[in-house]
Amino acid sequence: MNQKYAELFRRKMDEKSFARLEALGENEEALAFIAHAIELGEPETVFVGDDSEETAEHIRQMAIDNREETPLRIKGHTVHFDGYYDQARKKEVTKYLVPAGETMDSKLNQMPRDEGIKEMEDLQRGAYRGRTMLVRFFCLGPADTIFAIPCLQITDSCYVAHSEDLLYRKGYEAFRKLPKGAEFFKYRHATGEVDERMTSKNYEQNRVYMDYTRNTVLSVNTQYAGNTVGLKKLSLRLALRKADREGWLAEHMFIMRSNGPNGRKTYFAGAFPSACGKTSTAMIPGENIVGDDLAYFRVIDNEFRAVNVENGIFGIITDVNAKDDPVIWDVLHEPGNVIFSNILVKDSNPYWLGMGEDIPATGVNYVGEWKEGMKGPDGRETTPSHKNARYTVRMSDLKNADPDWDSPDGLKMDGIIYGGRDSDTSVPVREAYSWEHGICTMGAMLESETTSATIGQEGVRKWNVMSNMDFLSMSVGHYVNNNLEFAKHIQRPKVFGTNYFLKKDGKYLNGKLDKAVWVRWMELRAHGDAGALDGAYGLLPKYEDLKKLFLDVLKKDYSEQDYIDQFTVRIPECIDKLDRMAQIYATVSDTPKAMQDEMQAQRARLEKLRGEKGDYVSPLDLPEA
Ligand code: SPV
Ligand code: MN
Repeated sequence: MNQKYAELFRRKMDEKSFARLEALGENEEALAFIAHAIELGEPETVFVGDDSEETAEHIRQMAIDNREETPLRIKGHTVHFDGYYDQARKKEVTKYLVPAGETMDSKLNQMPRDEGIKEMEDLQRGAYRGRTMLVRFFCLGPADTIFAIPCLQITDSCYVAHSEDLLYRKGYEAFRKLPKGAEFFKYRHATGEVDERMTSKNYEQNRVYMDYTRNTVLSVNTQYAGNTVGLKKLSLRLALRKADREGWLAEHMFIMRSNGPNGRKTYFAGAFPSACGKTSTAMIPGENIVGDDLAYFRVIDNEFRAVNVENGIFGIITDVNAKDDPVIWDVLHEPGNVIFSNILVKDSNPYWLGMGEDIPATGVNYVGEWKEGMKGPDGRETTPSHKNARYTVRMSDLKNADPDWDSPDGLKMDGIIYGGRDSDTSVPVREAYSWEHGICTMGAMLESETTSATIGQEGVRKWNVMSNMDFLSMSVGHYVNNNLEFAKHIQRPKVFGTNYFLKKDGKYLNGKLDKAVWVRWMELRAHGDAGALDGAYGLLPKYEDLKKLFLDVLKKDYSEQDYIDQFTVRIPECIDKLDRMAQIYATVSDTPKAMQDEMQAQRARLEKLRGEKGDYVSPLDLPEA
């Protein structure tokens, strides 16, 4: 290590931490990044972690000692609060830093790199004073595999580092072995000034800047994990670009295993915008979870393979209850390493919306000392727990984790699911005619209808390409094209579209657990074990197959009337959707030709069916595929 770094590091850290940096060898990029963070942030001390349980436990204890987390009644459980205004990712302040001479798609939030770096350095200067700066090494995907991306996280938040210990694979040993010049991602986060509750105070000065030409993300004045945990959404934006350079895909998807007939294991990856049933699909009772949020796809030995990028779950806790989510419920009620965030605490017990139990009328929550009926600092109604309150747990604590979830070669994917949300357009499940049809009309046309729970107007459809819209670091057209081109020369998984939220007379047409049947139908279709009908915008299930599945999977009778209500092809609404998409894609400068072709062909098929059978076509009147 060069003398300059050695002197600086020795002044700030103990022997153990110093030895860990020394053992990295001549990784100039890493050492320079760490040295700069020290010079800029001026921490009191620096702690460098390794992959040991001792490091993880030390960090967890520090989070408690500095009051970023508070222990709860059950052993190993803690609660963390984010500030009142810091409860979700903030898109307006999340920007790409574009160097002079480079251009980025005009739809992406961006600013000149020089300006962004200067602003960030001004905000982070001295931000670590009186605090410990943490240096941690993790890995995206399984370490020592083709999927792996080593990561270096610098933060002054023990909550952030503790979360990463649960959510990501260890990466220190892998980092030590990195060949000279090997690529890695790096993050520098500063909590900024805190209030008496230890939450970031200067929320108007929250910034998340992606210095994407240096594989670096910088963030300040925030604690919410989506803005601070470098390996989650910050890394996804960098990974999309790396994948683009290298010819693979980084997706905002869960991975699950469906258990078919005779012990057959069938793997699906699924992209669902929030409130479209993502986690509940990944956690269907009787199936197995591989991951709930991020997936990398690669072709290996001519197979379409995927890994869970993460090692744990940062899941929405709202509506998690004993009946619908028995596995998560158990993890949240047994001793173990669990972080709750932004729930209600009363007598050291956690409570949240939709838990299916009485919730106390007073306690401590995201507002502070809370009581029912209280208004927030902005005058808005408050709730006992925040709607986006979460739990953070390890994959290995889930009883339904697929034993192969961590496989170094990834898992071969049999199907890709795009899950939207609308009350009046798409059938609960349908299969694409081809990869291209699926990518263009299901993935690239994915929409989610706002609910009364989300801010703003109810029933507004929000377009969200592959559920990856918030994380695109290239133009929409380029990203869609990468999906179209990926794995072109091998057998690609079947593509499916789901919609769990169809309504009739204001009431949902499906029960919460019906998705278990849709998944088993996709499982059969993935292997050619069920027939289908041609619904003009995809292949639809046949009544007799669903009737049998409802009985097998849910022990429920499935009536023909339910089938007709759910699987009627609603042509005017399907055409409206094509119209909305035509308008949207007219503003995308590099829409792939396949997209136009697929939309046109879909319109022609729907118009033809309408000419033959009218606006609303019962599935019983559809031809066999
Ligand atoms: C999401 O919003 O998609 C999440 C949580 O998974 S966050 O960490 O905020 O991205
Ligand atoms: Mn997500």
